[in-house]
Amino acid sequence: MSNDYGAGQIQILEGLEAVRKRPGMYIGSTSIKGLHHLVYEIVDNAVDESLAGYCDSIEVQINSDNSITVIDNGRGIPTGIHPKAGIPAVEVVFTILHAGGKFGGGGYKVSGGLHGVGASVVNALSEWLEVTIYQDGKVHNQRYERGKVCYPLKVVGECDSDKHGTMVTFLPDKEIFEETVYDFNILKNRLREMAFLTKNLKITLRDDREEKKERVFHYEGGIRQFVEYLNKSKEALYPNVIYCEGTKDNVYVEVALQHNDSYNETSYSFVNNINTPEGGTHLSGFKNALTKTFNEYARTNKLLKDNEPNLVGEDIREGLTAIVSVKIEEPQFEGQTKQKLGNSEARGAVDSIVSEQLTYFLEQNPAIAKAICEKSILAQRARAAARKARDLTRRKSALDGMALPGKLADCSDKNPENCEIYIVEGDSAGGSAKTARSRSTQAILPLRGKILNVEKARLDKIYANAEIKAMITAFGTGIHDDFDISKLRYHKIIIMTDADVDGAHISTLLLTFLYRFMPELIKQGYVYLAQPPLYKIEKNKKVWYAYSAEELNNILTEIGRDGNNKIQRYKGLGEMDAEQLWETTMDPERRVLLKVTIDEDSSTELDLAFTTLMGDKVEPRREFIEANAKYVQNLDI
Ligand code: TTJ
Repeated sequence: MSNDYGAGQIQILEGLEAVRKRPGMYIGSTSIKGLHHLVYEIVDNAVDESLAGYCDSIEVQINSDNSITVIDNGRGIPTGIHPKAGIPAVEVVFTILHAGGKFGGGGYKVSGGLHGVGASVVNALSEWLEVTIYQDGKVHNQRYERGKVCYPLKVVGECDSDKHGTMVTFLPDKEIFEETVYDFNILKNRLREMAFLTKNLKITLRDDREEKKERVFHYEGGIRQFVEYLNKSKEALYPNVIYCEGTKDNVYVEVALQHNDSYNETSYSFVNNINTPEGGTHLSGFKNALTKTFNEYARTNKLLKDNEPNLVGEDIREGLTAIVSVKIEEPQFEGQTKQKLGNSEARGAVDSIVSEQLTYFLEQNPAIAKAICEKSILAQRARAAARKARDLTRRKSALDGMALPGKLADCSDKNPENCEIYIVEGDSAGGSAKTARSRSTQAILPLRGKILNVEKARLDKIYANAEIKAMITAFGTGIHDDFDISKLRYHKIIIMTDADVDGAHISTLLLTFLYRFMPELIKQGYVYLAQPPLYKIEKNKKVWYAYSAEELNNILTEIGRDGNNKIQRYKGLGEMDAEQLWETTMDPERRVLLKVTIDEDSSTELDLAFTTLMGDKVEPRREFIEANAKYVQNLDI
């Protein structure tokens, strides 16, 4: 502890104590998410140095004790005395709340996002943190414990005079975090995204725990390569990624786009490298430019006839993969979750840069322009057909009264909050479920055969599919543009499939449909997966159920492994009678349900997971399944 323990320092300690008292206020949560957030807070500082043009390499290391080391080759945090605080600037960075971007001024700061709270918060929430700075031939170092300074900044050695940079190591505090083990994949995905968004920055991630691993992310093409990456499991419509770049009104704009032969749009927007899942002015500027430019091109080149209506944005964005990335000095975030960009100058900047450069690109590349226009015109026709199909369904249901699907065994309670619907694979399991259910609150919808893969179908085909139509009418919400969550008839939508590979496949198809066409249902927590047991164990007329191999082991250990156990392995729901199905999977008092959630932090990866699993290309799918084997293993014991 330093000697001059003045009023200033007491203030500092009070500030960091507040962070320790209410960590959620500063990093969102103390779950695994908050734990990883600490790394991003530190890395963001190094990325800022890279955006300022002084750093081209960042190394992130998970050490064997689950501490994290971040090293950059920037200028090094200033070590001189901070004029106002009277202590070294680096100490200010780590001990004063919100001292983040106060140095140097100007420049784009990554740390402007939702929880861009800075290094002092990480320090406050770490058992210990050490910073080492290489600057002007000297090595400076300081250590903190739970935010408190252990000793004044000191010179601990010498280094080459041209070596420079910052190294920070911290151990998240076990008193604060529910979970303190880092997940390589979570860090990998975010760091990969960071590298895509900061072209020429090399980011290395190393894992020094049991299974040593290293990944290097370095993209000279930046977001162009991001688009290639997102399109890797799809067939691109044309080989080039279209790229626009420029600065206007102090907004630096980068847009990369490429169409593929699918029917879904995959657009992501970023502000200062922070994902904006709700979009905002930059995204609307992009959409406006795209719609305007393509309509102009299609009219001028007679691809759209005079009597044909304009393409709408959605037509042009069918099968589009795009990244819109802007850098702004003072981003304003709006909306309930503060994830939507509000700066109006961003709209104009993106609109004019994209309009101008895209128009030029289309003139230079008429074959590509034609391919996109033709696809858009097909999308336009499909949209008209889909509308007809939908209106027809609507008119029919108006004639037939409520016209719920014939296969649906509805529940009698009409209050959606009390009601649940089981989507059940196969008629026989559907039959058992109908017998087993609690009629007042549980509805059963059996689905037959394969579910349509919505990754490979246009809207009109989706509307025409019987199983999908049954789900839409049963839920009551409509889909896509018509979607209205207030009409939802059940507050639990429970997918119940066999606990084998086929069952997992059907679950994935159903989740893909919900994710693409009714994402709000998932976001608001209405979607669940039922967990039928894998084993039934009988001994001396007593019965146990095990939901995993591990649980089976535990039960066997408890009741003794002798010849008197009869173990039954359930292959499908159909092997259970109604009573067993009720006891194990449907009784609200005893069942296990998994709630399906979307992690906004890694939404780019989630989209990729769906397109890779459901897409046409075999090789990316095989790689994905191998890479994620440990997560899907238990679906297929
Ligand atoms: C600020 O302006 C003057 C020169 O140094 C600039 C600066 O602070 N650079 C900087 C900070 N580079 N790297 C960091 C940094 C790196 C890590 C890993 C962690 C933190 C908190 C800061």
